[in-house]
Amino acid sequence: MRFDSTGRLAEYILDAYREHGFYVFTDVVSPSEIAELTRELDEIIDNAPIARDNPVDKQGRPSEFAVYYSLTADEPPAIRLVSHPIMMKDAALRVYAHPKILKMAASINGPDFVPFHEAIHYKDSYRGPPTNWHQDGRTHWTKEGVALEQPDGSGKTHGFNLSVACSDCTPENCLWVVPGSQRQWRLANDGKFPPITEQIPEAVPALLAPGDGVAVNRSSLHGAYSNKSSKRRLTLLLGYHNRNSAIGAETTNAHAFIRTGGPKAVKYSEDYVMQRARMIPLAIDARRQRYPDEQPYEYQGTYVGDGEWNEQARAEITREGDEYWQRDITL
Ligand SMILES: O=C(O)CCC(=O)C(=O)O
Ligand SMILES: [Fe+2]
Repeated sequence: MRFDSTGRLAEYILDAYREHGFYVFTDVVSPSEIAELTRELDEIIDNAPIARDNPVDKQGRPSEFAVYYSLTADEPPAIRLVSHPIMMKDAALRVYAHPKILKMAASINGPDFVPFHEAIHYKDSYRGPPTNWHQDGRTHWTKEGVALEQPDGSGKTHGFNLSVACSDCTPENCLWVVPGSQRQWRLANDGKFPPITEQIPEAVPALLAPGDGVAVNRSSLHGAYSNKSSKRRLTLLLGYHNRNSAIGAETTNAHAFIRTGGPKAVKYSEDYVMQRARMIPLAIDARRQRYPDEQPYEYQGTYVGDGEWNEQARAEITREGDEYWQRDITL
């Protein structure tokens, strides 16, 4: 992840991201920080409920966030993903405010970028469920399915998801992206996404080592084949948007749920987005407390509430029925 002297992502990286719809970054998070993140995410994985209607984990302990896990229908179920991990583990909250990641987000989405959604994606060894081929963005296409996002990155966008690797991401277990696919929506004109049982010859694998990350334009066609290999895949997905692309957008929100679900009809107001944006300064402050010698990212965007991370802020963002993720921003 290289930056110019003003702190902006190197132009050749931005050009490549805009052309291909994704970019693989190496060595984003340090080995010691990724080790701590992996330990904490593994606590979440190990605490998964053994069944949808039985909220205890394999060791018989209560599954603290049982309802947040998306599970397969297998017996026993496999984990697909866990939603909203930044309120569960502080290591995840701190990575969310990593200065390199936020500088990258500002370079792609503009300095007043805002959050989208966060999740853990998990592909267990031998039995990891696939991620179906899909394009996430639904709002910013013409009727014919042409992207409103322009080749130079201007226009309304669907933002990007950064997957931070906590494990090796191999061809067998990783996310695959179809380069250049962000320009045209496959669902327009009654189209369909290909089934994930079908290999797309043009797709390329996002091969990552722990600490690397791949940023994927949410308009790109991407997916993951079922993982039959001996290597599990654990990635922390952090999504960010361009504020102007979010405000005023009308859609069915599928992310502002305990588990991704929905749909709930919404139109994002400026206030809704400003409330959700508070998670960025809160995460920056949480990170500053842990890494006082690091130069923190200075967020330029507006938000509602204070940006001090303490037990009161933790209580506010986890208040039942009004959790921070209730204002996730599906586009
Ligand atoms: O990691 C995966 O398998 C899915 C990630 C994804 O859908 C995304 O980055 O938008
Ligand atoms: Fe996706």
